[in-house]
Amino acid sequence: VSVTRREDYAPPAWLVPHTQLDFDLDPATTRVTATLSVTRNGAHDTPLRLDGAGQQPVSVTVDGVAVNDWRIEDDQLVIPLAGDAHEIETVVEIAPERNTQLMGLYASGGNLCTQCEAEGFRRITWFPDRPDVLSRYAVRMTADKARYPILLANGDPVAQGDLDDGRHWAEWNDPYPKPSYLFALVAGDLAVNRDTFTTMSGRTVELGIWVRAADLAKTEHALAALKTSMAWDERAYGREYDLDVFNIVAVDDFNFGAMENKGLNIFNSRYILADPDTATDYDYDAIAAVVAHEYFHNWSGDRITCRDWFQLSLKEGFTVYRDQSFSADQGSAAVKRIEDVRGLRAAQFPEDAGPLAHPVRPDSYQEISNFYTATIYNKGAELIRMMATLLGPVTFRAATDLYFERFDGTAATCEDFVACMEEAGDVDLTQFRLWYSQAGTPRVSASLTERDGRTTLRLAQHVPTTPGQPDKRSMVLPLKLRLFGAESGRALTDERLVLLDQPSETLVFEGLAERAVLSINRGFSAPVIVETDRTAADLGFLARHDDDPFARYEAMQQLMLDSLVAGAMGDTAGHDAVIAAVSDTLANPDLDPAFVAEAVLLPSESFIGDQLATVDPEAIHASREGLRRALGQRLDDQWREAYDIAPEAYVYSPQAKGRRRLRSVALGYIAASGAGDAATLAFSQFTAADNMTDRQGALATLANSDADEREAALDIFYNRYADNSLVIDKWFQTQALSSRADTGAAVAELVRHPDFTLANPNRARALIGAFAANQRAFNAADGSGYRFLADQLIALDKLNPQTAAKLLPPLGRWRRFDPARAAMMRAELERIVAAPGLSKDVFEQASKSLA
Ligand code: HT7
Ligand code: ZN
Repeated sequence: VSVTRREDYAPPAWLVPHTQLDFDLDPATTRVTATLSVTRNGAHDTPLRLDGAGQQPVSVTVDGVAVNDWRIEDDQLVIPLAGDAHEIETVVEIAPERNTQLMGLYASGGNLCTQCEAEGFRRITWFPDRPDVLSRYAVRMTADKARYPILLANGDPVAQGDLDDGRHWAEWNDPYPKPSYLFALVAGDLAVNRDTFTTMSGRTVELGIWVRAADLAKTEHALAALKTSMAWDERAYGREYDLDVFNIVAVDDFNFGAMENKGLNIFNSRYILADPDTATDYDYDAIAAVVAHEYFHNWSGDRITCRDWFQLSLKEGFTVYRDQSFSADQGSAAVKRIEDVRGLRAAQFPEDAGPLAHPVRPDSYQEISNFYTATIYNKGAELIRMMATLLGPVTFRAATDLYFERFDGTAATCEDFVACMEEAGDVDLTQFRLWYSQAGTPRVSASLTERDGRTTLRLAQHVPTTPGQPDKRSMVLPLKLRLFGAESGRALTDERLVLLDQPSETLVFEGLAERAVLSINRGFSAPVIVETDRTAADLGFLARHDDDPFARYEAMQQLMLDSLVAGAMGDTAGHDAVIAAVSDTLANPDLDPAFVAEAVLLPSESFIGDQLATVDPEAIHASREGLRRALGQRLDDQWREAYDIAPEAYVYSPQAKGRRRLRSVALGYIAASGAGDAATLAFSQFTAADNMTDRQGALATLANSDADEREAALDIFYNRYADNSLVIDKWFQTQALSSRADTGAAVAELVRHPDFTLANPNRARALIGAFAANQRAFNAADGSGYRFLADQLIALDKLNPQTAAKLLPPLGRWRRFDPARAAMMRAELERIVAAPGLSKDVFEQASKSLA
């Protein structure tokens, strides 16, 4: 097994100031001629080493002379060079239509496109494929004009022309030095939605979103989001766009969400295409967030890139923080924060508690694509957020200005970023840096006691052990807190920012007029797990009175969680307190419906499982369904009142979104109550809906039920959208997420459906990924879910190792389950590790999961 270690970083031996690429494009055989000007970097006698991926060079030329003293060593082309500057030309042939890994140059929907991050460029041509080798690229493409009328690459278009044989050519030039992972080209039959943006210095930028002609009408939302993002980055960070054109292309086959190639972003079509009939409010929000994220990378990623892949969070954590702040500014910041924390807890916390836990700045990897994780992205964003909290908004902006100015045009490190925060903020972040090097979610215990008129808050922290990190040091935990009077409901203190940087600390409050209730980690100021001794009465109080919306939501979640965990052990005494708090939340006219919808939702079955020493999927399911039923039945009038708000014609606005969300949640509770009319209500919402949010919300409710309307709705939905692959993904996903007892069998049947294919990552994730996230179905006591996932994963690995590896983590949770399930999960992991021809992507995930 080859392991890359952070401590082994050495600067590149050779630099490549200029790169000329010539593509003779054809799906069966594309010929790539690369001309690299190379210069020796410092005094050494190391040969030039260019990364490849098994391809044989057709020819190698040094300074115009064909040479044959090169050799191939560990997938590198090694060329001895005598002087300090040379021009190297290599010619290779590659086969895009046979590229099922979707890395490098590949075919999707009849078009050709590239994906180079992290190490895809080496599948296109020989090159020092590492992020600290920045080069200026000039690209020429030649292709059949009828089949590929549009030829796009990074930077600005330079020239184009026709050839006699029905082929045509185009040249593009990118004036900004960039690493190879940001290279991109697209050749295809595409239509464009064009617009312009005038930058803060008055330059006009030509914007284009390129899709198949039939999808053109679905690009308006993405285009509007792009313009909003461009203006926002000028306002919030002083960052202006720097080329004359900015193009986005949507493709159906994509391993990830999107890619920030300089001037030519390539997107998974699910993050571009939207109209009210086919995309939900969730999709609309995700499109705006991903468009913004990729656009923001132009500065946090492209202008300043990463020195090596261990620094991935430098661009990803910061850019997620930037896109989260952008989205918060477009609607309810409180609801956005709740959604982001929900996401962090669903994906990152389990990762940090399991066998694949790694620091935000990892120390080693076998396969870098396995490190595009919730830890790098979402925990990384939380680190930036904590530094922004410590510095305050004005100083944080000064610190990011300093960072952008100082490191523009370079490949930087996480340390460079933190040093700018320190310098501009005049703070010492020595201990804070542990957030980059220590994995694991810190746990904080907080308890409030009163004696002789003094209120004492005892705080203690514990950072759990994680793989390879048995001993942990205390971290800096910025905890916003406030005390409220238990009787009056008044705030007894101002909000304070406490920096817990010791194993334990005590805070004393003198002269409080009444018994205090603790509101802690307000706004989720630190990404930690807080354990308190607050009673159900205290939590109910905060759920009604806390002035911080996140803390209010959090109190409600904790109240629910305590009741659900007790329920899993057969104790339902906690139901009443939850029902009363939910009732009061629904009745409060001052609350935003979007907030209410979040606040009254029960924690997921997986999150309940995360609280238990041993996950019992059936008991958790029964407990959650029991509380849902009780809430549904006891608050029937209130759910119906929330549901019966006058239907309105579809509009995409924060207010309308909130109302739709609350209606869907209410419908779910009405169905959970067992009400006789629930299926009729859901089915009529399904048929009458003028938008996908309402239609899919109703379909999800029916998909959980035994009602006759279930099959009818699934058939109608399928037939209506048979030619829309993004909506058919929803059809597969909705069934895989069903809470019915027969979901495992249904999913096993669905893999045989003619529309199911492992070759398309969106489809594979919609069915297999969703099923593995369905705690009850996946963890069927007979092990059938584990066997099914392993079978699919082994099959997918042969086509697309990256996507296969991303589906593996649920099997690595075996330590969290009873011995029988754990043994079956381990057996499947062992079967995977032993599979012939296994990729290193899946091997790394599976072997680490067994350890
Ligand atoms: N920076 C991009 C990462 C990415 C990627 C990584 C591995 C394999 C395929 C990929 N496609 C895109 C996406 C982003 O964070 O914006
Ligand atoms: Zn990113």
